[in-house]
Amino acid sequence: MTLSKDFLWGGALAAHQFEGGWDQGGKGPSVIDVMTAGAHGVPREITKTIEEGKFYPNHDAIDFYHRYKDDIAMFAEMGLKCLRTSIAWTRIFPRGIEEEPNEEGLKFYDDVFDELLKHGIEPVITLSHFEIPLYLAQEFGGFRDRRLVDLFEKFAEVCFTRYQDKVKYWMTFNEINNQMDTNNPIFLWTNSGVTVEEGENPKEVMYTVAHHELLASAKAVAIGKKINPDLQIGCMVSHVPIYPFSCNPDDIMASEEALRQRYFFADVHCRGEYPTYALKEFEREGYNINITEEDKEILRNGTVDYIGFSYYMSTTVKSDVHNDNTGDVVNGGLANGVENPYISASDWGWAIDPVGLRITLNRFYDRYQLPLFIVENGFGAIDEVEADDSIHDAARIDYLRKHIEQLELAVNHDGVDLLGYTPWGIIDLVSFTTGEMKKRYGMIYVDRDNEGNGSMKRLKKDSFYWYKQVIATNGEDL
Ligand code: BGP
Repeated sequence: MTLSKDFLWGGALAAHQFEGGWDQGGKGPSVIDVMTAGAHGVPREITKTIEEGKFYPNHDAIDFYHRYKDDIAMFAEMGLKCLRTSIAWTRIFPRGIEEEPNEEGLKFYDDVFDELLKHGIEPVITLSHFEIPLYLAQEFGGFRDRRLVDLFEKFAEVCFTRYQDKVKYWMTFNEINNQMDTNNPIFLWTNSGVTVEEGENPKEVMYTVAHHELLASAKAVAIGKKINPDLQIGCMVSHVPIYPFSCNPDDIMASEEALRQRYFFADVHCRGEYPTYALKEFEREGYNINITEEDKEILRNGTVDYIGFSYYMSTTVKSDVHNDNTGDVVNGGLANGVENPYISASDWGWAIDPVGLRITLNRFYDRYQLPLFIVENGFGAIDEVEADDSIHDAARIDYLRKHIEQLELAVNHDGVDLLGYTPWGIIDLVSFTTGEMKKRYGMIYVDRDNEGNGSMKRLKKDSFYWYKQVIATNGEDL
């Protein structure tokens, strides 16, 4: 089994989850800066404004802002070929509406990218990873407002222009499709700066917001290609394959329908037009989404170059089941979601399904025939530090090894065009859904707890040495 010598082995992070320095260097607050830590299983609270005395874990995160040189040196020691992270919109435009970008913010990313490139690590950048300026959420209602399309395009244009010689691979919106789960308010808030008001139809709001984001993404792609045709600009979706519980055709149809919710955003990003099933849904449900002829033209002219996606788990549906607890991760947020008897789950209920990654790669490649990039995959777990500072994270290694085996099969056996693999949280960082530190993904441990205590010391886990060997042998030695 061999992967191309250019295969991008890396790690994935997001600015708000690891940078810290939330109000430094002229940065403004973002929608995630007003979210408190949640307890295990309890969703994070959205305070909508910074409240005195509350703990906001993202404010300091793991303080990469001040420690980036040392952290990047560790990434280099691991042999990373690329690092996927995001640019915090609020470092560049603190309120999202300024005429001129914040030079100090632009300079910070210049310094980070230069440091990465000095070590031969290529930055792979997401423009919007749950970091919309809070001002735009408070004053504009987030992406409900069409004006955000042009504000986002301007932010993208500034980034493409400034970093075009340092960054080739870009993505527009992180996991744009997870806001489909309107039962969980966290997603619309973090993805789009939106809350649903009493009396509104959450799905109709979500589709309106989605339309504006799809336009913003398409305009960003078009301007990026104009600035520099060599830039590769992709989308980023979260994929969860949805299996039928049985060979009962009703279960199969139920899984097909549920999958449309997963594919909807990628369908528009890749094909440049709305899929028929969505247009039918708007008509059937009476949703009033304002899609003009000019909008259609924008979507057609802004299709993506590749598909970045996250893969953590699969889910299963059964046609004759109806759950009331649709926000629950075990049933994938689906009313007809059930547990899959063939696979186990992490402590947070995330199903562990390596073959699901191969299925996902094949389905995406068949559906769109575009290069793919696995930009998130990983295992959130509690790690124990031994007396000698070692950390034996065998379960994480096992999870990653099995997923890499499947991606290699997808490439070598099935012929999928895969650009790279960046496991989530190469260094421990704040968990997105819970706001906790104890749900750890990293191969580098960070001494910090859920309450914000700890020395911030970095330690190498067993997975650090294991992944270093995987990269050094280009995936041969797992
Ligand atoms: C994805 C997000 C990441 C991330 C990851 C793991 O949804 O893109 O930002 O954190 O999931 O989720 P969590 O941290 O909640 O375990």
